[in-house]
Amino acid sequence: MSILTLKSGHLLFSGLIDKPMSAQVKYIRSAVLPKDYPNTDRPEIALAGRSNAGKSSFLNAIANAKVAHVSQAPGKTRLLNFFDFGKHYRIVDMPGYGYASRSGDEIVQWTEMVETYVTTRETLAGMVLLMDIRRKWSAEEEMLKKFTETSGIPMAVLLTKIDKCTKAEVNKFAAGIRKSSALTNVFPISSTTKVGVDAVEDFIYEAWIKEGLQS
Ligand SMILES: Nc1nc2c(ncn2[C@@H]2O[C@H](COP(=O)(O)OP(=O)(O)OP(=O)(O)O)[C@@H](O)[C@H]2O)c(=O)[nH]1
Ligand SMILES: [Mg+2]
Repeated sequence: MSILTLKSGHLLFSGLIDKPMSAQVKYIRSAVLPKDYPNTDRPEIALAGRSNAGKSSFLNAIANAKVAHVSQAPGKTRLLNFFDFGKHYRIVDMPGYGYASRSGDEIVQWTEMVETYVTTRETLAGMVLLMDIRRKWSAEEEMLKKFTETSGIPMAVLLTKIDKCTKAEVNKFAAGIRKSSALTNVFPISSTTKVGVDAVEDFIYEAWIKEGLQS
């Protein structure tokens, strides 16, 4: 089986309804500085977003397991947490921003850690920015978008917790965020009900991972 047929081949030969992204998920390590990042043997996808946006919950939803810590109190994830998805790629659960009791020093450290990762990580294939669908696109989201643009990294936006809204609200909020973010890859999802999660997995794999595997 060539690497080109990895996804379909996986489905065909395993006989399982199993996406590559739902392959074995393994926590690798946490890091702040580049010297502590894992090696660069596979493409990485970064999960970013405000504290409490649902990053760790989304990671658990696509892993089909509780691999990432879901906050009881917001702001608990403070490091870059690296998880291998099968043998071919990796997901990085990043700490959230906007947690009210953070000090100025902590905000500077967060910004440095995220900017360094996004602008220097050669294997970063895409950033997934998560936000509660009921919130507005803010200065922090715009800053992350700028980091990715500067580095030529594609960005997709996940609008989380749609189980808390009516369909009409989902459409209205999503349209507003599409407009203010000026991004096209915007996906409403719920990690609780898993609505929309499959579509995101497919998008990430098709748009960002597959190409990297072929080269
Ligand atoms: N109803 C609902 N709740 C959700 C959903 N996703 C996450 N949550 C809840 O939102 C809270 C925060 O979720 P986390 O996944 O820990 O958020 P996070 O972005 O990782 O937060 P930090 O690690 O603090 O940056 C938890 O109480 C989750 O159970 C969702 O799709 N629907
Ligand atoms: Mg988290």
